[in-house]
Parts: sequence; structure tokens; C-alpha cells
Amino acid sequence: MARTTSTTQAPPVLRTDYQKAVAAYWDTHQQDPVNLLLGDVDGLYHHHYGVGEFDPSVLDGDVRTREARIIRELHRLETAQAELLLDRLGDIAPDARLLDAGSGRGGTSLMAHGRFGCRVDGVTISEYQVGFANAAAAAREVDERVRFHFRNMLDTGFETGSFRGAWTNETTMYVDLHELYGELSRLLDRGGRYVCVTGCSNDVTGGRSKAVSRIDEHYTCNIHPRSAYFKAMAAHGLVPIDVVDLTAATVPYWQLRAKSPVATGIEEAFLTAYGEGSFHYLLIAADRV
Ligand code: GPP
Ligand code: MG
Repeated sequence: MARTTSTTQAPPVLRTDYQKAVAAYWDTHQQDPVNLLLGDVDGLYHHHYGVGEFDPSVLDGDVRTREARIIRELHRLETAQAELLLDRLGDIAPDARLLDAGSGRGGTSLMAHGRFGCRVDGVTISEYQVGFANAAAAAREVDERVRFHFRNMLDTGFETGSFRGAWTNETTMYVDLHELYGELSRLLDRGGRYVCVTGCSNDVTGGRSKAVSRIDEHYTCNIHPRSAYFKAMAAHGLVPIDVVDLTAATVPYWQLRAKSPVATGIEEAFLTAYGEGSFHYLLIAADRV
């Protein structure tokens, strides 16, 4: 009988041309002042937007310090967004493990570790981001407990049922939701919590508006309709416990950003999309059953 030998090779992290294009975007989109100058405020580098009212006094007063005041304020609103996400994870014990699916430069993961003291693993398909975030964890001397990996959130390779919580902080528009929730459902322990913050298009107003299409084009992403989230979660044993419409809470962030020296040109598309009701900023918390 012929003997067959099989070698087990890890599948490549980047599977499709689209994933390669997304990785290339984040690998080369490094000098973005809107993210770097904000992160420089306290060493937490975010790749998500902000929530809450801004202090209008940052726009007035001494012109020499105006830019620094606006940057601090935008950063404060982005950090408040991550706090809101972490609030919805509930009580997490120090011996639990959390997953940051699409971890960017690591800001939310470092905050999660700071709050819960637990182990956090972040995955991203940008090797540049892995290096940046691991350096940030080392600078805070938490690299034993907070680790970033060059892995695909659709197929992380982590052990089944090994996570108590997982989140996606504005990353789901880069992936197929069924593939993602299949993987998160596998990774979460029974009763584990998933928290999603996302921008989604409004099924009620029909197809993708011009403003939403502009956002997709700007970031090379595919914004999903609101209904797609609930269908995909239901199909993969993720049962929503909380749904919060954060649209009104994020508009001030975009208004301030539009007036700021770090505006990138995409601000008007967000303000139009939110203003016309074709787009919502949503938080969904769900339990793995
Ligand atoms: C912000 O990243 C988030 C995304 C690019 C994902 C798209 C999110 C939507 C809600 C549609 P960033 O902080 O790198 O963006 P920017 O450089 O514009 O601040
Ligand atoms: Mg940003």
C-alpha cells in the first residue's frame, strides 16, 4: 500500500487579494497625524472614532496652543469610545483572556489590560501594526500579558473556547460577518461576551448612500447594513443583550475633527451620512450561547 505523508503547514495569514490590499493600506498608512499626534498625548494609539460632547473652549483662546488643545480633546473622545466598549464586557477576572479582533496600534487592548489586569491578545493583518503595538506594550511593561499577533481574525489559530471576551472596534467592515462570527463563536467560552462597535448602513433607507460609498472608498472597506450584523450573530450563537445607537454621541467628534488641523477630508462624508440617516454608529454586545 502506498504511504502518504502529510505535512501540516499553517495557512497564510493573507488569503485573498482584498486582504492583501487592506494589509498594504495599513502597512503604508503610517504617518497619519490624525492618529499619531492623538496617540502621542498619552501613548494610547487608536484607530477608531470618538464619542461625547467636546469642550467648545478648545477652539478659542491662544492660537499658539489651539492645535494641541484640539488634539487632546479629539483623543479624549476616542478614549471615551474605548471605555464605553470595555464597559460592555462586564466583569472580567484577572485570569481571563480577551481577544481584540483587528487590534490596530493596540490602544483598546492596552486599556483593557489596564482595567481588568487580564491577558489580552490582539490580531491584525498589518505587520507594521503588530510591531507598533508590541512596542507600545513593551513601553508600558505589559508585554508579558498583552500580545499582538500577525494573524487573521477570520482564522486566528487560537484554541477553541479559550476567550472570555472579544471585541471588534470598527473592524468588521473589512470582513465577511459570517466568517468572523464563526471564528469568534468558536473562540469564546460559553457565556463569553462579544462587543462590537461599528458604522453600519441603514436598511430602512435602502441601498448604500453616496456618502457611505465615499467612506468605503476612502478606507478600502465594505460597510455592512445594520441587519447583516444581527443575522450573522444569530447564525453563530451570539445573542445580543445590548444595542446602543451611538450616532448622536459621535457627531460632535466629527464636527470638531472637521474644524481641526488634522482633518483628513473624510469628515464631511461622515457628517452627511449621519445627518441624512443613511448610516449609524452602533454598539452591540452579545453573549455566546
Ligand atoms: C478608523 O481608523 C476606522 C476605520 C478605518 C474603519 C472604518 C470605520 C467605519 C466606522 C466606517 P483610523 O483611526 O485609522 O481612521 P482615521 O485615520 O480617519 O482617523
Ligand atoms: Mg483615527
